[in-house]
This record gives sequence, C-alpha cells and structure tokens, in this order.
Amino acid sequence: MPLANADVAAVFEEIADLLEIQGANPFRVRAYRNAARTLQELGASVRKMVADGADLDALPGIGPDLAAKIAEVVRTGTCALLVRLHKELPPAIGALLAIPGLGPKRVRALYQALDIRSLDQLRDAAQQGRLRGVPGFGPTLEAKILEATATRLAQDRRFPIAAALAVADDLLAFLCRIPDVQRAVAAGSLRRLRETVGDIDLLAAARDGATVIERFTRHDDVRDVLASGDTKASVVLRNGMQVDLRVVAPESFGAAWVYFTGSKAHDIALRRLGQERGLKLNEYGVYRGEQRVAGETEESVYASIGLPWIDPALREDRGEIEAARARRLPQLVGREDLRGDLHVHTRDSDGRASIEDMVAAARERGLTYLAVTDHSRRLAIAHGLDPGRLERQIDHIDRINATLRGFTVLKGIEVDILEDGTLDLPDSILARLDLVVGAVHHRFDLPRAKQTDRVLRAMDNRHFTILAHPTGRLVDDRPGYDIDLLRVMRKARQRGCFLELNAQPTRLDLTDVACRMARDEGILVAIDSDAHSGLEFDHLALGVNQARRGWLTADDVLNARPLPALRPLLAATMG
Ligand code: DGT
Ligand code: CA
Ligand code: CA
Repeated sequence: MPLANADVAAVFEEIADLLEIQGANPFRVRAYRNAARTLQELGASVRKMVADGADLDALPGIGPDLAAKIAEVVRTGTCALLVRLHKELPPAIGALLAIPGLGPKRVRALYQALDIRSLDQLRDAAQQGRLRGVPGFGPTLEAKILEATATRLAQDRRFPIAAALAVADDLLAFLCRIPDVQRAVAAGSLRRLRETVGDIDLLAAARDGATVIERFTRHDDVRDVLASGDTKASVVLRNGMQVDLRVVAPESFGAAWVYFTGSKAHDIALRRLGQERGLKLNEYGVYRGEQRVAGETEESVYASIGLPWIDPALREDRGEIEAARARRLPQLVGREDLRGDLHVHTRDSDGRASIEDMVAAARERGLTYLAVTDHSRRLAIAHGLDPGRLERQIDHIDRINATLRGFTVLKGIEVDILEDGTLDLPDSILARLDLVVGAVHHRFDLPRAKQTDRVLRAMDNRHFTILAHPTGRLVDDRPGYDIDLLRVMRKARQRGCFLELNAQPTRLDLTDVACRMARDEGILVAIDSDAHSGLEFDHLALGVNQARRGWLTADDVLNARPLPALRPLLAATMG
C-alpha cells in the first residue's frame, strides 16, 4: 500500500514554496517545511492516526493549526490554503519551481524583477541574457536554466500516435529481453489509441524493479534520465519523446495496468464504483480493508466491481462504464474486419504507383477490393482527371478486372466539391462510376451556414456516395472548416450516403467523437487509407484505432462489408 505521509508532506512543501514566493513571514514558511519533514520521518501512517483520532499536535513541530490541516489533507487530498495560494499566484509558477536551479527564492526574484510568470517568458529572458541582471543569477545559472526550460517546453509537445506506437514497440521488445521481466506492455494514452500522446507510458511486471529500471535507463536511445528509482523511471529519448516506465510485482500487474492506462476520468469512475462496494482500487490491487481481493489481471479488477473488461479505446468516461454495467459494450471493429478500401490514388493523379501495383499491395494486406479515386480536374496541382482521362481510366480498370480473380477494382473519383456545391465533373461521366467520393479542397474560410449548404447541396447530386475527410481538420494543426456536422450526417442518412474516416495520420478525420455521432445517427462510416502508395494501406490500422475510440463496430463500417453486400449500398446512392 502507498504511504500517505509523503503525499501530505508534499502538500505542505508546496504551501511553503508558494508562501515564500509571495514573500510571507519566514517563520510561517519554516513551520510548513518542518511539518513536512516531521511527516516524512514519521514511522506511523498519518492517515491511520487521523482515522484513529490520534493526537496529531503531540507530534514535533505540529500545533493545533497544522494538526487540523493534516486532517484536512488526509480527508480531502488538498487544503483550502493551498487552493487559495494557487489562485493568488500565476498558474505556471509550479512549472517554474520544477526547473532545476530555481527554488522559491529565485522564482520570487524573477517574478518581482522581470515579471516572469511562465516557462515561455523564462526561456525568452534567458535567451536574451536578462536573467544575469537579477541578483543571485549569473551567466552559468542562466545557461543551465535555458537548457532546462527548453527541454521542459519540448516535453509539452504532443506526438502523433503512429510515431509513438513504433517507438513503443521497440522499447517493449527491449524490455521483454531483460531476464526478470515477465510482461511488458504499453499504457496511458498510447494504449487508449489517442491521436497524439504526451508521453509513452510503459509497464513491466518483474520481481526486481531496480535492475529493470537500471537496464532501461541505459538503453541507447535514451538521451536524458529525468528521474529513476526502484520502480519507475522517466526518460527523454533522442527523438525528444518522453517515456515513463513503471515496474510492478506480477500480482499487481492488472491493477497497475488499469491505473496507468487511464484515462484519469475513467480511473476515478472505477474507484468510485469500488468505494460503493467497500473496495479500494489503486495501482497495487483491489483491497477490502488490508486484504487484496484482485489485481493480477485487468479482468480481475473489473470483475471485482461487477464489470466486464473494458477495451482501452473506450476508457474515457464517456458512457463506457454505464454500457459495461448494462452488458452493452460495443464489439469494436478490428483491422481484420476491413474487406476493402474506398479511397485510393494512383499515378493517374498524384499517387506514386500504378493501379496494378496498388492492387498487389492491397491483396498482400488481406483486402478483396479497392476503389480507384483519383483527383478531379480542379486540383490541377495533383494532375486531376478531366472527363476524357477518367474515361480512359474506366476502360483500363475494366481490362484489369478481367484479369483478376478474388479481387475487384471499383471505379471511382475523388471529385472536388465546388464553392456552390456542384461537383467538378459532369453527371454523364459520374454515372459510369461505382462510387463518387466528394471532397472539399478549397474555400475553407466560408462561414458555417455557407459551408454546410455547400456540402448538403453536393450530397443532393444523385451520384454522390461518400464525403471524404468530412471536416478538413489536420491533427493538432488545423481545426477544420466550420460546418454543421450533425446536419451533414442527417442529410447523409436521408440520402443513403456515407461519411469517411480518412486514415491518413495527419488527418484522422472524422474524430473519435464524430465517429460516435455518426453511429448514433445511424450512418455507415468508410475507413479509408487515401493511399498514394502501396505502403500507405498500413494507415488503415490507424483509422481502425480511431474508429474504436468512436465506439464503431464492424456493422457501422461500410468497407467491413464484403463486396456483394457493398454493391447494393453503393448502387442505392448512384441514382
Ligand atoms: P498523455 O500522456 O497526455 O497523452 O495522457 P495520459 O493519459 O497518457 O496521461 P499520463 O501519461 O499523465 O498518465 C498515464 C495514466 O496514468 C493516466 O491516464 C492515468 C494515470 N495517472 C497518472 N497520473 C495520475 C494521477 O495523478 N492520478 C490518477 N488517478 N491517475 C494518474
Ligand atoms: Ca502518457
Ligand atoms: Ca506519463
């Protein structure tokens, strides 16, 4: 069981730091520091003492006021004074204190002399050589602070999941080769399959944590060790990603995996359910009093609070716990459910491979059909097709299909939706296709009503089948154009059209929340690679991840249908 004394002591240390930054009476500051030390050195559990009604003000350096505050922290996890101090000081003060070389005295000096309230301001001041003008600061300290601040700011960056997944796989393989390690797995947002991750969380089961940590921190890719102990380490890799590793005993593995997978909101909801049953959940196990009742596997943890195991992609406290209780968890779509891909480019526009090469690559990946959907003429930069070139491509596809067995190439186009909602090619040629994928590629700046009408009007075209990358967003970069997605979905439903979940790692458009909305609205989603080369079919897995976070089952996914079931769905929209 974790010792609560250190947590209470940390609250008092923080109070002391913040009081000192405010310039409080030094005796008052020292009283909190002394109390923190007393708690740290105390043999007995202060939590238990409070529960037993023990006389806390009998402890060295603890008067009635501090005793009351200890009880408050034990009961609530924080203290009104600390909350007030946080309100009175700039929110990033804590981040400044965490910079090596900066204690409360120096943070106060910077705050007073240069009005530095954030890491950004600290870095700028250090870069401009302004810190050395403050009493107590010299060029050496300034350089040290600059480096630490830059590292810390880099850590605030989030990384695309695709890059993080690859790195995590390598690190997990490395951990598994350490003799004592019984299991090594991913946790955190990486396991929950978020689009981006703040850091990579890894968990290992082993008896001898210290050895595992020691080996891990000496991995070739490790640039900095931010912290390391007997059970955990935080490191920064050469590529700038931060990795947190925890090592737990095998009997705690399941409990720790639940805890460190999160999300925090999901964990809190689980703990609340536990409390209702008189159980305490933490990273070491599930406890009734002092007795451990579960923890070796995740299933045992969920079962202890009356739930089936919940897929990590759902662990966001967005209704998964209620669904689990009602035994109504969705059977999430998997990559193996995809039968084909309905948005693929070739050399005929801006792709890098021939149709034949794309077919071969798709087959290798277990697909049974693909739709060739090159760009239309407006996208001249992508060498978009005019009616004549599209005619020739259609004939070419007919010839290819005549040679294929067990695989079909569908005829399609990624046609531009023009500003007025008409399509970039005439109906006479669209009518010859198996499907029409419509896309917005320009005029992202239209106001919401106009943008929405534009797309609704495009869907009115009797040949329109799938709306590609429906919001135009780019992951962590461009928010997407302003559009009423709910109206678009309702229109799609009424017209029998579909929305795409574009699996390009930079797009992942629809978002998880929008996928869920599509499902609730009863619209099928096409998980498409938008591949421009054979290798890019691998992006389908990322799209599936996103779909899982959006609660989609195979039934909700258009291209999880085998071709005979797909054809009538496509035909229904093709007038
Ligand atoms: P990220 O790294 O920003 O993409 O998001 P996460 O969810 O991976 O967050 P992270 O790395 O801070 O922590 C991983 C998991 O560990 C988190 O989802 C829940 C658990 N966890 C971490 N810190 C705390 C905490 O202070 N309290 C609780 N209850 N859980 C925590
Ligand atoms: Ca994380
Ligand atoms: Ca972490």
